[in-house]
Amino acid sequence: MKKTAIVTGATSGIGMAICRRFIAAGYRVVATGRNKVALDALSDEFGDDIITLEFDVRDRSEAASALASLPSDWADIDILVNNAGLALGLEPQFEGDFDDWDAMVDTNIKGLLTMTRLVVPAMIERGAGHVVNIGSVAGDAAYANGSVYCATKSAVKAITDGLRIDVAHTPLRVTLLKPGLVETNFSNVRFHGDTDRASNVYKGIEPLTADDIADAALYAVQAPAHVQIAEMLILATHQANGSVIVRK
Ligand code: NDP
Ligand code: 8X3
Repeated sequence: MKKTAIVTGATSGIGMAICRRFIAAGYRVVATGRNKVALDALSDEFGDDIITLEFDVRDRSEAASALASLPSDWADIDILVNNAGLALGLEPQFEGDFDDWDAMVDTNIKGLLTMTRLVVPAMIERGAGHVVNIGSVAGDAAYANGSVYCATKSAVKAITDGLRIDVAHTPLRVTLLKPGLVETNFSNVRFHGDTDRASNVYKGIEPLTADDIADAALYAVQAPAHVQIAEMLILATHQANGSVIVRK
């Protein structure tokens, strides 16, 4: 029987790449997201190897009902990939937008916690499971104009470390992936659809691709059962940390 992974934010970027990589590697995937068109396209592409669930990770009751709707032979989740997340805005904290802050905190922190709380108890009961959280280099230290996004990713680091402690007496493994610059829809979302501003983020440097991060996720989940990849910081070669990026 194939192992089952659930991936949040599967409708774009890193989440979609993880779905593809995992399916190619012999897993089956529960792909979750808000974009029905993208979810349906994944369903058409992967047939029996995928089930899609449409919900917003900020809505706890929607998330719980969606998970409860899984067919019984898909209910045992082996891997939870908490990927859904976003940055909104890039401005000094004293000019930040309250709605942007709420969306980042509610998605990146509370959405991730909701999914963990809903999925992990059954893993503990079954004595098997792996949680992969997508943090960021942004969680290592604040960078200019990104304080709230950076804070949410610092929270993801603390939450991931805390979960690892809380399940250390079980066979469960907990991994934090911390990518640097990855070219996805991330910057379009951050700049509210300003594509020129978004493309400048990746100018003069070869950024990571979503596939690079999917490779790291696959490596972590395929490690032998006694090996826990606790954390990986994955940067483009000319990026040194959240603030130092050397462009041509
Ligand atoms: P994308 O914008 O391409 O993908 C983000 C995904 O998250 C989309 O599928 C989006 O769905 C989903 N999502 C956002 N909000 C919600 C929500 N409330 N409920 C359900 N799904 C939601 O960006 P990335 O692939 O780059 O981002 C994926 C993760 O990687 C994020 O956590 C991000 O913070 C992190 N990351 C990204 C980096 C980068 O440079 N790109 C670097 C480090 C970390 P929808 O289309 O419906 O909004
Ligand atoms: C995304 C990477 O550096 O744009 O988390 O914040 S960065």
